[in-house]
Amino acid sequence: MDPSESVWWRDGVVYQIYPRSFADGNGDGVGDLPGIIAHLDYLAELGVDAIWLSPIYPSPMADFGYDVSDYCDVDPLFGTLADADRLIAAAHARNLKVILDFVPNHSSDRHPWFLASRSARDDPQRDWYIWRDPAPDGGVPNNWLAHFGGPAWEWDAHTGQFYLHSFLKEQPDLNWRNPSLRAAMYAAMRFWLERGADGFRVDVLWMLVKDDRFRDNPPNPAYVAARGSYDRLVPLYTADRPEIHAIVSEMRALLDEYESRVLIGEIYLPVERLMTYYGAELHGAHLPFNFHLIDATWNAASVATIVRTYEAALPAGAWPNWVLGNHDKSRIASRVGIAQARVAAMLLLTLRGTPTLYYGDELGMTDVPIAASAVRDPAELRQPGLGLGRDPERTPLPWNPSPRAGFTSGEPWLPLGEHERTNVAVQLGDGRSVLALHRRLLALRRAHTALTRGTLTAIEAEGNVLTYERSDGDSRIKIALNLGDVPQSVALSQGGGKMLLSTELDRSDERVDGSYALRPNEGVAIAIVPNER
Ligand code: TEU
Repeated sequence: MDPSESVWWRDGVVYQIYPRSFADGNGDGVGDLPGIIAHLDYLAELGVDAIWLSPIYPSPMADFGYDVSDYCDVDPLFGTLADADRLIAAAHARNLKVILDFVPNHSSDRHPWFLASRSARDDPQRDWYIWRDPAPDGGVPNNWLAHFGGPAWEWDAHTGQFYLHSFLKEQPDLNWRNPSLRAAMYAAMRFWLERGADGFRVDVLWMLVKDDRFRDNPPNPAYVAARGSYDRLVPLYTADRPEIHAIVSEMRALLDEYESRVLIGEIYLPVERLMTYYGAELHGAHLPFNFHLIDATWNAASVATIVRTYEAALPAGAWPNWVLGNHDKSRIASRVGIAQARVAAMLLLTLRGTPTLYYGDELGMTDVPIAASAVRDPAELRQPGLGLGRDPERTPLPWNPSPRAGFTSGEPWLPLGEHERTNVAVQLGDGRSVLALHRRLLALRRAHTALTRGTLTAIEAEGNVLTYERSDGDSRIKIALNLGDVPQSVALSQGGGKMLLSTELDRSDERVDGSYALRPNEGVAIAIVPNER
C-alpha cells in the first residue's frame, strides 16, 4: 500500500453507532435510521470519517439485532431500505463512509432458511445449519457450550436431532462448510455493497468454522466462574479453526471487486493468532479488530507492553488498529475513571493505526446502572448477577440536558444516565469539555500526517507516564500521558518543542524547553522543534 496515497480506512477514524441508542426519529423510544440521518452533521463536525452501524436488519431482537431473520432488508424498528439508501447517500455527501455489521456465524431461528432447514432432514437447506444426532446416551452430541450459558445444542423433536447455537438457541449457527450457504451469504454482502456500503464489520469472524469431527473442547485450567459458564472450556474446536482463513480470503476477494471497501473482523484472540487474520499476502481482513487495550491493566507499563507487543507482531504491510470499547464491553470512562478517560482518548487517537471510537465515549459517558426490572440483555438475563450484562454500555446518547435528553419523545428503551453535563449540547458550548477534546484530537490527527500515517517509536513507560513519538518526515510529535494522579515532570530528550494540545485544553502554543510538567491525569502532544542551529 503506497504510504503517500490517501486511504480512508487507514487515515480515518471509525465511529461505532449502536442504532437503538443513537437518536429516535419516530418517538417509539428506540433509535432509528432517520435519527442517525438527522445527526450526521454532528458526526461530520466531530471529525470522524466513517460510521459503523450495529445490525439494522429484520430481527426478532432476541440478541438485539445479532439474530438476523433477513440479511437484505431493514427492520421496521429502524426504518426502511429506502431509509438505509438515504442514510448512505447523506453520509457520503458529508464524506462519511458507512460500514455495516455483518452477522454470518448464525441467523435468527425465524429466518426462512432455518424454518426450511428444521422442516425435514432431507430439506435442501438442512445442511445450511449444523445438525447432529444425540450422543449414545441420548444427550447432547458433545460438550460444546453457548456464550450465553448452557449447552450449545438445542433438541428438535420434529426431526430428532440437535442443532448447534454458539449463542442463544434463537441464534442457530450457519454451516460455513456448505458452499451454497457461503454463496448465499456472499450474495447478502454484495446486496449491500451494491447499495453503497463501504464495508463490513464481521461479527465473530474467528468462530465461523467448527471442527468437522465435533471433538469435545478441553477444560479451561484458568476457568473463572465470574466470566460465565462458557469459560469452563477452551474453545479449541469451535473457534480459530484453520479453515476460517479461506473464508476470510473469499470475503476479501468479494470486497476487492468494489472500489476501496473495508473488511473489519471482530476477533477476540491473543495477538499472534489475531495477526493471522490479515491473511497470507495480506488478502485477509484489512483490520482484524485489536481489542487488547480493553482488558488492559491501566498503567503506563502495561499499556506500553501491549503497544510494543502488538506493533512487533504486525506482519509486513499490515495496518494496525485500536479500540477502547464497544457495545459488549464496559465503557472506558467507567473502567479507568472520567479523569483518565481524557488520557485514554489521547492514547486512542494518537497511536499508530485506525482508531474506532464508541458512540458516547466522546462525551465521557459511563456505564448506566440498570435495575433488574429494566434489564434487556440476554447475557444478563441468562446468567444474572455476574456483571456480564451489556445494557449499561448501550444506553441512549444524551443530546441535551432535558429529561429525555433529546434522544426520544417517547419512553427510552433503556434508562438514560445522569446527563446534566454529559450531553452534546452542553459540551458543544464548553471549550474544555470531553467533546471539545475529541474534536481537537480529531482535528490534530487530520492536520498532522505524523499522527495518521507516521511511525511510532520510543515507546517508554517511566513511573506511570507513557511516552512515545509519532514522526513523518521532519514532523515529529511527542505524546506524554500521565496515567497516574500525581504531578510528573518529563524531560524532552532533545531540542525544544511547542505544545500542540493538552487533555485539559489550556496549554496550546506553550513553548517547551528541556522538561515540562504533567498534571495528574494529563496527556500532552508536543511538536518537537529541532535544535536551533
Ligand atoms: O460478540 C461476540 C463475542 O465476542 C461475545 O463473546 C461477546 O463478548 C458477547 O458480548 C458475550 O456476552 C458479538 C456481538 O458483538 C455481540 O453483541 C453478540 O451478542 C454476539 O456476537 C452474537 O452475535
